[in-house]
Amino acid sequence: AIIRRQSFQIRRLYCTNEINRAQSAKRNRPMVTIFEQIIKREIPADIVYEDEKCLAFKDVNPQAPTHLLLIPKKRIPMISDAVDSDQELLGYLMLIARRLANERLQKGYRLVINNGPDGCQSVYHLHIHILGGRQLGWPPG
Ligand code: TR5
Repeated sequence: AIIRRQSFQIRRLYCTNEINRAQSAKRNRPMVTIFEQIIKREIPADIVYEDEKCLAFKDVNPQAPTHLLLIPKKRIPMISDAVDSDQELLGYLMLIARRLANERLQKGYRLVINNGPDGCQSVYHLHIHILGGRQLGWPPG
């Protein structure tokens, strides 16, 4: 019970940090995001997939045994900024996310897009989280 309580407290602390990060990210939005620097190979990442339209890499702070981020190479800061002409790209990203997830996570997975401060978005380059490898809970925090 003590370990359970402690792990819940750690989780809550971690969540609070994530929320703080998301709330301050919007105010301090950099011109070039960390994900664009990963696309340009200016900073390292554990890249698992790349083609002409998108890139996938391991999340540096994984929330599940498998936690990948799939990003378009085109700069779309957040899903609420997407426009009608992004339809093909967005559909393409979903199919690549499905492929990466199906290859790794036969027992199920979750695809997530956080949007804006209240959605807990901390990096303003559109990304799809691919999460799995454990029983996920619902509702999310
Ligand atoms: O909160 P949102 O939805 O914006 O997700 C951003 C995700 O990017 C978080 O899950 C972070 O853990 C992840 N992240 C942040 C950085 C980073 C990363 N994943 C891989 N590599 C990273 N580098 C090199 N630098 C980061 N700041």
